[in-house]
Amino acid sequence: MKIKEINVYVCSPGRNFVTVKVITEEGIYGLGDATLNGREMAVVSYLQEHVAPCLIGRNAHDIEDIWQYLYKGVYWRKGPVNMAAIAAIDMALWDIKGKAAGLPVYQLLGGKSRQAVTLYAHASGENVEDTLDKTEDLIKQGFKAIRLQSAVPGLNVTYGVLGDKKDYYELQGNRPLPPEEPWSTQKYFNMIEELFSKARARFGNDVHLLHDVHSRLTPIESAKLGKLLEPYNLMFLEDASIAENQDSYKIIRHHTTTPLAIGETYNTIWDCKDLIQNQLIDYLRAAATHAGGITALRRMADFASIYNVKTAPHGAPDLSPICFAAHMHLNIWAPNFGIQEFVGLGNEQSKSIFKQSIEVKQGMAYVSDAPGLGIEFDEEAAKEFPYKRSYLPVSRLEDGTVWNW
Ligand code: EZ4
Ligand code: CO
Repeated sequence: MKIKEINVYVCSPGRNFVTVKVITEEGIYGLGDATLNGREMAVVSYLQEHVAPCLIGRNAHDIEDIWQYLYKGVYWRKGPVNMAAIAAIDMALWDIKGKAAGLPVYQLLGGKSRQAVTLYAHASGENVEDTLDKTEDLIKQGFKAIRLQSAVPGLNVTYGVLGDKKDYYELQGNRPLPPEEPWSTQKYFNMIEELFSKARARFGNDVHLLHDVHSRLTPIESAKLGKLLEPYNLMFLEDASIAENQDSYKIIRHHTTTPLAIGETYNTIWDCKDLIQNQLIDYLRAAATHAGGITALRRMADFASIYNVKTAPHGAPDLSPICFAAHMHLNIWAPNFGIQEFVGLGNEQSKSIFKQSIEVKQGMAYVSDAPGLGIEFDEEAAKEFPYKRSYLPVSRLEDGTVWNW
């Protein structure tokens, strides 16, 4: 089944999405997500100029060989641009293989390990009470796990909380440049315990609570936070600190039993091999789009499983519905699946482009038996929402020092 054509599309139904379509001579095609938030066009160019020409005429069934060819064969291993491009091609090839076999991708991975996928939703509020009210709404909708974030009093904006702006585009205005946001660890610590103590008092102990620190703390500060939050029994604390130096997580781990999650920016197993092998984390948040696709995530899940590390794929709005579909097939299969981050199935614009076959009921997601990834992409609808430059905010300490996002 020879690859005849590879097309790359960029659309912006609220967020920029880079979509890859691999078409075979038989007419079977596959879809993949190559969205690298804030650096989208680098991947588009890499795919069009450097990847697509090498794949025309190759057998679309050779998923593993093509993965290795694009990873080992380029000399420049790893890296977000390279791995997002590999990921999109890889997803598209799994989609093709599934369609050719008449089977959903999860069947090719080994079948279902569970009937449905547990989701965690976001409650992000302007203050503690607002976050708690949003949490209550989500509990009423049936969500069993909720990530709590609140704006920090004394800081005019806080990550994850957009205020009266409906999205990052509105936040950036008509000439998008990176917005800048202040950070104060001291002010954050004044708020955080109140948030979780009030949440447990109001919602009891059955609902799973989570929190994302967005790497704003040093390891010893993260250790302190983990200890502080132990009474509130978090499912996990995400991105407590940057782990470019993977050993630094020993400091956090040695001080707290709050479970730790990391990995949404990771590109390969090498970014987290030591974290996993030394049992310094509990959940791996790597995303199919940023860590080399289904082939790579399957391997990472298997490696993680022997160290009791569960998977919890990134599910932010800047990953396209194609990535979400890929995650769902991995999640329903992976014996060591933990939980899936969930921010909805997309706005109306996005739904007009991406036809998803996943169903969400009572905080659980169900995969359909459609062959392949079970998602369609409407090229004509995509043209109505062209690419628009966009950046994530940059974080600075109150004295102006650039800080971690
Ligand atoms: O900041 O996706 O867990 N989710 C997150 C996201 C990320 C954005 C950055 O691309 O941390 O909100
Ligand atoms: Co995160």
